[in-house]
Amino acid sequence: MNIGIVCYPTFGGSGVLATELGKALADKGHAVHFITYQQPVRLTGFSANVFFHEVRVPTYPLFDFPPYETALASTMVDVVKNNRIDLLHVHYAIPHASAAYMAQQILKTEGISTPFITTLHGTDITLVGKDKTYAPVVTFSINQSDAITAVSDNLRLETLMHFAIEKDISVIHNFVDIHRFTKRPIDAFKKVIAPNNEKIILHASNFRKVKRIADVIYTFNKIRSEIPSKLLLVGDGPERPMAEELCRELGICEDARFVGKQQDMEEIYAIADLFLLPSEYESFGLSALEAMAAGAPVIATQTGGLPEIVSDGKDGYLSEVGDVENMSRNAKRLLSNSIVLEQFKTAARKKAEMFDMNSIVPKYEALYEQVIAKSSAAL
Ligand code: GMT
Repeated sequence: MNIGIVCYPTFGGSGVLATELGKALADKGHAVHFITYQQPVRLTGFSANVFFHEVRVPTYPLFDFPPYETALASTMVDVVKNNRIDLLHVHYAIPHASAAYMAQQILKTEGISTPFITTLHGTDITLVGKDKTYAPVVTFSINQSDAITAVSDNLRLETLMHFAIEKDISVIHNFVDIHRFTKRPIDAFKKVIAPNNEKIILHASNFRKVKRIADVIYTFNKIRSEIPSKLLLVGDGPERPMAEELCRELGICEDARFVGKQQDMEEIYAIADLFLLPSEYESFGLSALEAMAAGAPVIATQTGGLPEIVSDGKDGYLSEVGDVENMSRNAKRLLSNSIVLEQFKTAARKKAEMFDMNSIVPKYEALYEQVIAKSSAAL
C-alpha cells in the first residue's frame, strides 16, 4: 500500500507513535509518505520505503497567523496525486482531520477517491478539542473520517462522552518495538548519573501542566530522604523553569538532573530503576510503555488509559492524582527491596510484550485494507 501519514513531528507521543508506525509499515514493504512541517524527530536513518514531504507555509505581512491548515491540505493533495497514495492516516485530530477532509474534497473534484483515517491521541480530545473554539470543526472532521481509532479504551469513551460521534471508534493501543528497548545499561553513562550506585528515577515528558512536574519533584524529594537516589528529567517545555526553581528551593539540585530533549531514549530507559508519571491525565502514556519495555516499573496516576498499561502492585503502582505521599511510599517500597524490584522489572517487561509492534501494527494494516476496499467499492 501507499500510505500518507500526517502528524506533529515533535517529541510528543502522537508524533512518536505515528513515526514508529510509519517506519514499521515501511519495513513491511509499504511505501510511507510523511507529510509534516519538519522531519519527525524519530525519523532517523534511511529506508527505501520512507518519503518525507515538508509542508511549507509561506508568510505574508497580512498574516498574523500563517494558514498552516491550508498549506497542509494543499500538500496532501499534491502528495496524493503524485505518489498514488491509497490512504491518508492522520494522527491528532487538530488540525489534521479537517485538513484531510479538505484534501479529500479537492481530490474528489478531480475524480480521485482518497479515504482518510483519524487516530485520536488524547489532548486533541480531552483538552484542546473540547474547547468551544475548536469543537464544531473537530466533531465534524472526526465524523467525516473513513475510520476513527483511539489509542485506549479510555480515550474512546472520553470521545464518545464529549463529542457527538456518529461512527464507531476502534481502539488500537499504542505499541513499542520491544527489541529496541532490550538494551544493556551503558555502565559509563550510569556512573555519570549515579556515581555511587544510587537508584535512578526517570521522568520523561514535554513538561506541560498536564504532566504535574511538581509532583515528580516532590515525590522524588520524599524518596531521596530515605533511599540514595538520583532523578533524571528528560524533555523540555513550559513547566521546566518552575521545576528547576522548585529543585533549588528544596535544595536537591545535586540529585536532580535536567538533560533536556534526547534522541537515544533506549539508552536512557535502560539505566532507570523506576519511571515516574504523575500526570493529571494520559490517554495512554507511551513513555510509560517504553520504560516498561526497558524493564522499569512505573509509578503513575490512576487516570485515563494508564490502568490499561500499568497493573497496580504488579508491574508498577497507581495512585490518585496529586497523592505524592502514596507515590513516594510505593516507590520506596520497591526501591528498598531488590527482590521485589526485580519481580516488578520482569513483570513490567512482560506487560510491555503485550504491546509489541508485531501484534499491534497488523491491526492498522487490517484497518487500512478494510477502508481502502470500502472506498473502492463505493466508486
Ligand atoms: O502529552 C503528551 O505527551 C503529548 C501528546 C501528543 O499528542 O503528542 O500525547 C498524547 O498522545 C500520546 C500517544 O498516543 C499518549 O501516549 C499520551 O498519553 C497523550 N497525552 C495525553 O493524553 C496528555
